[in-house]
Amino acid sequence: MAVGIFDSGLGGLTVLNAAQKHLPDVDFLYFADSAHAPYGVRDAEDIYDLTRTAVHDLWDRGCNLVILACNTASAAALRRMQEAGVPDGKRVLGVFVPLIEALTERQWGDNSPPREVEVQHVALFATPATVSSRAFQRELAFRAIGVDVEAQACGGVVDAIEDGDMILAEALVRSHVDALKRKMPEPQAAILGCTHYPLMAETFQNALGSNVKVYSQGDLVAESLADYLKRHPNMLGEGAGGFLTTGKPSTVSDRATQFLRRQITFEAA
Ligand code: DGN
Repeated sequence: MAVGIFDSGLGGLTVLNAAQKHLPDVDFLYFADSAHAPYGVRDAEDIYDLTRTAVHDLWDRGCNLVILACNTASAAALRRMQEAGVPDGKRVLGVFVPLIEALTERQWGDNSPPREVEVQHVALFATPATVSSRAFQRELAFRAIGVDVEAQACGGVVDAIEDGDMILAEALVRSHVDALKRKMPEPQAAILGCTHYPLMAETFQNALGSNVKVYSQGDLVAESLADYLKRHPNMLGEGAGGFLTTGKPSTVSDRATQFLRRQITFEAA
């Protein structure tokens, strides 16, 4: 009874971790497209093709529901895949909507017209591909009016985290926050719109100041998933959980074990 979780690489493990904490009885089949990561610097067409292939693979393996844990894939491929048509009994969901629902204080699946919300100045931190897609702003506009979003593409941060160079990652986060503040001196809220940034949440919070509410993905996505599965138990699917990668399993396993600080063993996809 596995739910599929897709990411370009290891960042989605932050979403998996939160999902396992909130749903201890559910199995998850995690798919890392490590051979093609990082997605953040690829063009939209490429990201769409790669994401579509991986999601179909997870559906074919018995997952009825696949979560695109990758913001870059959610930005470039989710709406397009949904609009192209999803096979009967299958579903693909992304990671932006739970964040936007939290930001706009909406219940899951509330599709009422956009309305004014309390927060007016929002900083978005994400990969270059997510920022240039404007997918976050598009999804937000379906739910809220009058919100000013300033986006900052955080080049280098994903690579520094994946290389384990947290000193460089912290320095980069601080410089991206400075750059954002030059464009929007007083954001009220900040969205960490990349799988890797929850690992830097404290650095973002310190650089932004304590009066800025920082929205991090893991728990919000997991809570929304738990709520969804309660109402759609048939989406639990078939088959066992585990870890698949398009990269070299031993290398990806070592990196994942380091990344999550627990033993993780990937198999070839
Ligand atoms: N998983 C990606 C994201 O959330 O945007 C970050 C890694 C990448 O492919 N750049």
